[in-house]
Amino acid sequence: MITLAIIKPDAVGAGKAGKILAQLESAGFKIRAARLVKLTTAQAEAFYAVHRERPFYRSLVAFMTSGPALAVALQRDDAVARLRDVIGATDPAEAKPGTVRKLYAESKERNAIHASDAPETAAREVAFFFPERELHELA
Ligand code: FUP
Repeated sequence: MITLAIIKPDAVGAGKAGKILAQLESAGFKIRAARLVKLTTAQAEAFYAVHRERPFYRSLVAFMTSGPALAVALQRDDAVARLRDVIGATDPAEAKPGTVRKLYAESKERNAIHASDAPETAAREVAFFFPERELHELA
């Protein structure tokens, strides 16, 4: 199964992308595709459209377009649920010790990493960044 992670602009800017990717690989995820992206406002709005009525939407879009982010398509068994376990709760104050967000997030908004929250979302979000031909087969 495949899922999408985005190492967000706060973590890329702080030079933590490599450490976070290493943690994901150690947790059994294989990289099928990766790209450093500077999202446009329209792209960030579309990606987070589900949140458009929420009070934090404009701020979230501004943050997600503030610098480069690393989009990564990741494969392992039960990838969606296992990646959610590894990243931890949305708010780092509530995230378990050792999770990516507990280790690297600054706040509930600037929270280091995104991970798809359900298999249907994962398929849509992987396709948002990577056409099928860019999903490399594993050796
Ligand atoms: P998650 O699935 O853990 O990324 O969390 P959500 O889908 O609920 O929220 C998506 C993003 O919106 C979060 F990663 C950060 C941002 N957010 C806020 O800035 N404030 C909030 O109160 C909730 C979410």
